[in-house]
Order: sequence, then C-alpha cells, then structure tokens
Amino acid sequence: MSTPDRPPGRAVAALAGVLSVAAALGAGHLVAGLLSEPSASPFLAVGNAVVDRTPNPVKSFAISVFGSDDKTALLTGMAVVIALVAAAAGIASRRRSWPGLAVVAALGLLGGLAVVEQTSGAWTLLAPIAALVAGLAVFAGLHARARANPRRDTGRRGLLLGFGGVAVGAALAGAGGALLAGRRDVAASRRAVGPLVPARPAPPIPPGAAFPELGTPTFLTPASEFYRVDVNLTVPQLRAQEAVLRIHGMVDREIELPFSDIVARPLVERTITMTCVSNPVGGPYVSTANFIGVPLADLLAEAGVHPDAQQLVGRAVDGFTIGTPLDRVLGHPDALLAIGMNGEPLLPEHGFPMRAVVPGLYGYVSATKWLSELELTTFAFDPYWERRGWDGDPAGIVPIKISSRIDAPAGFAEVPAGEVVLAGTSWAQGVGIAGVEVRLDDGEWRPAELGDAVDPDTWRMWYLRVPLRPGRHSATVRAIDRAGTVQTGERVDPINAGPDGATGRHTVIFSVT
Ligand SMILES: Nc1nc2c(c(=O)[nH]1)N[C@H]1C(S)=C(S)[C@@H](COP(=O)(O)O)O[C@H]1N2
Ligand SMILES: [Mo]
Repeated sequence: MSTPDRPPGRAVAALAGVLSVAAALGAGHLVAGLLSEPSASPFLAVGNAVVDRTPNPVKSFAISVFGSDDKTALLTGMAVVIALVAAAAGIASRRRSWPGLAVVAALGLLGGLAVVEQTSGAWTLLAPIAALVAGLAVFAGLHARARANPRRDTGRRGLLLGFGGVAVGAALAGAGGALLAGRRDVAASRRAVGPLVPARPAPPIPPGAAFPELGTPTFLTPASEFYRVDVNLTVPQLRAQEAVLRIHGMVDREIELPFSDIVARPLVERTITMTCVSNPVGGPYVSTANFIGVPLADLLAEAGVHPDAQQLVGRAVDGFTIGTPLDRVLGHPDALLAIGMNGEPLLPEHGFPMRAVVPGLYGYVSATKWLSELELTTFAFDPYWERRGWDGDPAGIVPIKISSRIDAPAGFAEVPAGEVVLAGTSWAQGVGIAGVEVRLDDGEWRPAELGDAVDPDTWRMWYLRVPLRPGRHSATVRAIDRAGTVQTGERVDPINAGPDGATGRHTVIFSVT
C-alpha cells in the first residue's frame, strides 16, 4: 500500500525552486558554450540586456563603486534576485506543481527574449530552449521527489540524491559553458593578432639539420607538439587586447606595456631549444621553436635597471613566479619577451599572449608563461619553486645539462636484419654539440653522423647506420660539447637531481629479426 504524498517543508520546496532554475541556467550556459556563442547564454543575455537599459549616470555610479568588478557585481545581483524568485516559486508549489512550472517557464521566456535581442542567428535559441526544458524537467522531478513520503528511507535518500545531483550537474554545466566561451574568446583574440612577421627573421634551418625520415624529431617542433609543463590545472584564457606587461621594482621608472605596443615593435626571431629540468634521461620535455618577440634587455633598458638589481622575477597572471639571474638575461641578446612561436601567436598552453624565453636555462628559472609582470629584485626574493624547497642558490642556477636521446629504434622495437639506423637528438645549450657517440652491446663508442649545427642554443640531430645480426641488442648514446665535456654515465633521476636536472645516458633495447 502506498502512503499518500505530503507537501514538503518550506526549505525543501524553496531549494527545489532554486535548483531547478540553477539547472536551467547551467544548461543554457553549457549549450551557449557548445555553440561558441557566449552571449546566447540566457543568464548573460539578460545581464547584457540590463546593461543596455541602464541609464548612463547609473552606469558611472556602478563603475565608481565596483570599479572593474562592475560586471561581477551586476551578475551577482541578478543571481540573487533570480534565486529569490525561484525560492518563492518553490514555496508556492508545495501542494501542486503548476505555480513553480509557470515561474520557470516565465523566466525561460525572459531569457529567450533577451537572447533574441542580444544575438543573431536562429541557432542561438537552442540555449534558452535547453534552459527551459532543463528547468521544467528538473522542477517536475524534484517536486515529485520532495512530495514522496520523507519518513521512508528511500524517499529521503532519493531526495538527497536528486538535490545533490542537480546541484553538481548545474555547476558542472555552468563551468563547462564558461570554459568553452573563454576558449572561443581567446581563439578569436589569437586570430586577431594574426601571423607574426619578424623584422629580423631567424636564419633558415638547413635541410641537413634533421633527419625525420630516419626517426629524429623535426628540427622545429610544431607548436601543437611542443612539450608542455606547468602547474596549471586549466590553461589561463587571456585575451591579447587586455594584456599589459608591467616592469617594476628596482628600476628608474616603472613602465606598463600593453600587448598592442609590444606587437607593433620590430620583432626578432630566434631558434631556441627549451628544456624542462624534470626531463628524465631520454625523456620528451625538450622542444625547439622559432620564438618571436622583443629582446628582454631592450625592455629592461627602457625601464632603467638599478645597478644593485640581481634577479628578474617573472610573474604570471595567476601569481606564479619565476626568478632568473639578471646577468643571464642582460648577457644574452636572445633572451626574449616572446609573443610567437613558428610564425604564429603563442598557443594558450604555451603562454598566450606573452611569455619569457631565456636560452640556456631550464624553463622553471626562465620561461614564465602568461606573463604579466617583470620585477627587478635581489636574490632575497624566493620565486615559486625556490619557496618549495628547490632552494639552490638562485645566483648559482645551473645551465641546462648536456644530454642526448635515441629516438629510433624505439625501446623494444623489432627491426629487420641488415643495416639498422639509429637516430636521435642531443643538446648542450650555450655551448653547442661537437659530437655524438653510440655504443652497441657494450662495444666501442662509435661516432655518429651529425646534422648541421644551427646554433649553440639549439639541439643537434644525429644518426648512425650499423649492420646488426638477428637477436637482442642494446644501444647507448652520449654527447660531447664544444668545450670537450662528455655526457656523464652517472645516473641521477630528475627527482633526486632536484633543481639541477637529470644526468646519465639513454639506452634502448631492441630486437633485430
Ligand atoms: N606561468 C607559468 N609559467 C611557467 C610554468 C608554470 O608552471 N607556470 N612552468 C615552467 C616550466 S617548469 C617550464 S619547463 C616551461 C615550459 O614551457 P612550455 O610548456 O611552453 O614548454 O614553462 C615554465 N613557465
Ligand atoms: Mo620545467
């Protein structure tokens, strides 16, 4: 026998109303994001419609009170009003569901009208329609659950699950929509910057610099394949139009450079191989690009650096900091404020719209992405990683360690008998590679053929052809730099090496069949 339904308490009823409208707004926001049409979000469309109708004196008052947070203030106010209306609708629906359904429908209609006014094209209506459908369905569902007998365990659990599920779903949908909308803004901003044409292009890469047909990487890494390392769970979505670089601290005059000022300067292009200190021996965290930008030394000269400044601290929009010994920056003409890679604006994951790149230094002490500030300080300031125990005397930051890697054959590959081609890359930024040697099955070190040298700050490809009998073989590689340093065989993992970088030699085991 089923127990008769009873009206839910006021709090539960109010919550059902609020959650239904939240679900509606979340669904609308998500569909707008999927449509790449942020202003089709019913919530934002209503906000924009309100802004359009706000008399100018009220607008200036809002700006004087809330500053650049005026949009946030408006949207927060709207959210509060909508929540109150939704709660009232919920309470009015304790006995029958139609008052709540009517209010949800009315709000949906309002959102739809705002979207019609604020956007063009018929597809944008999908967002308010999704919102309306989600709002009505969720309200009907929650209403039914709230009226189920709360004294039965299943009823209470069902209610909790329903409410919790809707809350999480609405939040996820809203966040997803915001994320998608932000991406679209940034994509449009990158397109508006357009291809970058350097006034001083990098010298062309000679065709003999890499042997991708033999298994080495291409000399320039496509931006989409460039290794990525950062502490960010989601990529900061910044627009170039709003980006400003502030140079301050121990300078004669603080300067603020909008992105538009930087992109309008004569741009230089340099071929630079970047490496992460966390790259294990044989690992993938090394890539090369033609970086386009403005020499950091020029910008610092404009601000006038105090003679007692020691450290250049790069600060990203999220507060992340990286410290570089100042002499490394001033001493290297290719230390860049970079805005582009391989002719295009930076990709968002590589720091769009601006980042630093300092040849010869690991990324964690040089290559701030999403850069918003350069601060001149002493070594007394501890940037992000130093504060987390990677203390190392910032004055004594080590240059990138000499290293080499076997790309072909891949580990445990099976290759046909006869002449086997081994190929890979090597790097010793700042000094340059003079030679690469390969040892097969604990034999003698044999010199490999080298690709054309491009720059001491870039990697150098190598290959070696050797006849090999069927069976299992091992190959080990070592590099020698132009100062005569031979890559050590002493194996230190990146974790144990701490801020100094891994050492050791890359060995690959493969079978000839
Ligand atoms: N804002 C910011 N910049 C950053 C980092 C970061 O976590 N946040 N990581 C650094 C590290 S450790 C490296 S190796 C390089 C990697 O740059 P990439 O991802 O473009 O290859 O960025 C550096 N710049
Ligand atoms: Mo790194």
